[in-house]
Parts: sequence; C-alpha cells; structure tokens
Amino acid sequence: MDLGEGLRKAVARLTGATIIDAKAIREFNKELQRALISADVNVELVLQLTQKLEHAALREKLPEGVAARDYITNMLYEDLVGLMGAGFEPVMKPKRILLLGLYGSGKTTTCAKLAKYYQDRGLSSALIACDVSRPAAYEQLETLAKQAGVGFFGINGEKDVRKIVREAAKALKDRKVLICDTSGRNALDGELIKELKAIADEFRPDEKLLVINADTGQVAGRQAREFDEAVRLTGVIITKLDGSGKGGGALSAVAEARVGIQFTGTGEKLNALELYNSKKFVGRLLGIPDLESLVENVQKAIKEAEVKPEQLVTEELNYSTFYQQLKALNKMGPLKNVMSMMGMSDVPKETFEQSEAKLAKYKAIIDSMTPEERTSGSLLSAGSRIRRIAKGSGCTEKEVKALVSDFNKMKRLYAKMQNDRNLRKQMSRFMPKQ
Ligand SMILES: Nc1nc2c(ncn2[C@@H]2O[C@H](COP(=O)(O)OP(=O)(O)OP(=O)(O)O)[C@@H](O)[C@H]2O)c(=O)[nH]1
Ligand SMILES: [Mg+2]
Repeated sequence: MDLGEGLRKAVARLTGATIIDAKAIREFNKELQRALISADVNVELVLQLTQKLEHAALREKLPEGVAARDYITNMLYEDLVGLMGAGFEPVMKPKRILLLGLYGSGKTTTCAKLAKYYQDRGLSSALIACDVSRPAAYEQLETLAKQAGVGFFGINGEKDVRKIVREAAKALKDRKVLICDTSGRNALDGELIKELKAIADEFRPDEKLLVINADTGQVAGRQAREFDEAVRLTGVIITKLDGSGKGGGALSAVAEARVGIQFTGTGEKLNALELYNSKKFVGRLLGIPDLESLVENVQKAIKEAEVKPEQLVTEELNYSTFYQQLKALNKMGPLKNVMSMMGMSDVPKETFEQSEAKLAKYKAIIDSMTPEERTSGSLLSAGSRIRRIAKGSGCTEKEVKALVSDFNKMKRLYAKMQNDRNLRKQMSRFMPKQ
C-alpha cells in the first residue's frame, strides 16, 4: 500500500463514520499514523500532526455550519500542503540542471520536457548525454532533443563523463539552460555514485533533481536519502502522474531530502510537464478533488460535447441513449479523472474510453436492434437475439456481448448515481450554468 492509499483509507474511515467522537478521531489518527510511518515519514512529524488534529477535533469549537469530518479532512489537507511546500516558481535565468534517478523513472524524457519548458519561455536550452551505461541512450536523447527543438551534445561511445561534460560546456556555451541526462540503475550502487559525483563535480549544476515515478511507494524515501547523500539533491520531479500512481512516495522523498517538488510529469508527450502545485497534488493524494479547476474543465467539456447535463444523471438508460452518452462521455475526456476524484474508484474506466472504431461498431450493432430491444435493456440476454444482431451489423457475437456488458456496467453506475444523494449533489456542481 502506498502512502496515498493509506491516507485515503484514513480519510474514508472518517467520512464513513456517522459521528465524530473521540473514538472516531483516535481511529482516524491511528490509521493516519500507520500510513505515514510506514511511508518513512519522520515519526516526530507524524505525532505532531496527529496530535494537532486530535486537539482541534475534540477541543476547538468548530466554525458554524462546518461538519467535523470536513473540518478535519481539510486540516489534514492544509497540514500536508504545508509539509510539501506550497509550489514551485522557477527563476527564469541561465542554469544548469542535472537529472538523476533509478531505471525507467523518466529521466531522459523529463530532460527533454524541461529543456522545452525553459526554451518556450525564452531561455535557449540544450541536452547533454551522460547516460554512458544504457545502449542507445545517446540516440534516444538526440531524438528527443530534435523533437523538442533544443540543442544536443553527446559523444557516442564515450565512457568518460567528465570529458563529455567538458566538451559539452564548450560546444553549448551560447545556450542558457543546460540539462544533463544520467544513467539509471535498479538500485544506487557504488559505480553509479562515483559516476554521478564526477558529473556533478565537472558540471557544477545549479539544480540536482531526483526523478521519481509516481507509483514508487515508501521506498522513495530511501531513494531520496541515498541520492541526497551522494550528490545533495536540490529538488524532486514526480513523473507518470497520469498513470495509476498517486505520488505517495513523494511525501517521504521530500521529507527525507528536505527539498521540494519542482515539476510533475503527466504524460509521454514533451509538453506533459506541470509546475508543482501543492494543493492539487495533495488533494489528489487524499482523493479530495481539486474542485475549482475540475469544475471549470468539466463544464467546458460538457458544453463542447453538447450533452444535456441532466441526461448524465437522471435519464433512464437504454440502448438508444447509451450510444449518445457514450459518445458524449468519450468527448469529455477528463471524465475518468472526474469520477475518480469524486471517489468513484470502481468506475469501469474501459467503458468510458472507447476508440472511435469501437464506437462505430457499437453504432452498427445498436442500429441492428429492433426498437423494443433498443428501449428495453433486458431483452438482449437471449442467444438468438445476439446472433441475429451480430449478423445484421456485420460484427461478431463476441462484440455484441461486449457491448451488452458495457451497457450493463454503465446501467449499474447510473443506478448508483441516482441512489446516491451525495454523488448527485457533487455531479450537479459540474453542470454548466444555463
Ligand atoms: N505516461 C507517462 N509516461 C512517461 C512519463 N515520463 C516518462 N514516461 C515514459 O516512461 C518510459 C521511461 O522513460 P525514460 O525517460 O526513458 O526513463 P529513464 O529514467 O531515462 O530510463 P533509463 O534511462 O532506462 O533509466 C518511457 O516510455 C517514457 O515515455 C510520464 O510522465 N507519463
Ligand atoms: Mg534514460
């Protein structure tokens, strides 16, 4: 279990409790302590945090109209934001940046993203290839530099990192921002430490940034400590936040190395780099939606998709409306994020993310249904109907069955939304104002 999962579990326990009394708070705190301590967060820090929460929850007078659980969740949120630092504001002046990290954490990609980031803001940038271990690392960085439209220097086949850095500094002296890629390892070993120290010594970087994959759990703390001991980190970059990882390890990494997160990576493309924003990050970690920006995004998407918002929640789902909605939901893109941010972790994501080709197939299948089949969702359990529809639409029976299964999943979800007042209330916030 990573830190985020533990924290979300603790919060869920609190929001699930019907009354917030001393016992509920203590249980919440215990869960919280377990999550934080097993993520290598400093024990003293954890105790301080939980004591403060307990004190506030039990002794302070709550503000008028605020439920205790909202108050405590919010307090935890604020405390974690405090712990993680507010955010990062890069200074736009010439600098040298060294990226470090274990195998596959996203170093090379992030080098190119960063170079593009600074160059787009007026500082001409270039990449230096100092991964002398992995075959084809040179070519990968060179290709990425081309894609990003930034400079590049490397000596293919050269193992002497000091020499590469020295030559690079000469060749790239007109560039304002120099970013150096380095080798990865399964674990930091003596050889890599030596190599990184040599690069750091020759390169004299202003920033030494550890690149961590968002699904790294508590070992992130140890990683950060080891890299910090080797070269003195100045910051962290969390990559692959677009994936399933929530970046729970970041809290431990930040606490260990006593540095802040500078950027987050949110995709494979070179523009998928975001400045670190603590509120957004911690909100995600805790499963509390960043409602402000979310509401904005979703309202925009709903408008663009021309969905009637009330359809999404209230209308009876049948095969006629299913296709319309599937299409609209697909266009909405961020829906997946919205759902998971609203705490609907069991949403069948595949159902909402169909390819255009599959949608076209679904349309053909639905067109081959009789009007009764289309309006009554339950007729399609009979094998003979499935066979007929498959034939009529030119699809396989398996494809028809897949559609039926997606339909049923969506129907269940709709039933859940209709029965869940809380959820409906949350959904209504997303509806564009007419
Ligand atoms: N989805 C997603 N993929 C990413 C992100 N950052 C990197 N990747 C992918 O992760 C894989 C590994 O990225 P690299 O940049 O090669 O990682 P590395 O740390 O340089 O790897 P080594 O050099 O082998 O240690 C590639 O397929 C990248 O496209 C991200 O933010 N989101
Ligand atoms: Mg690499």
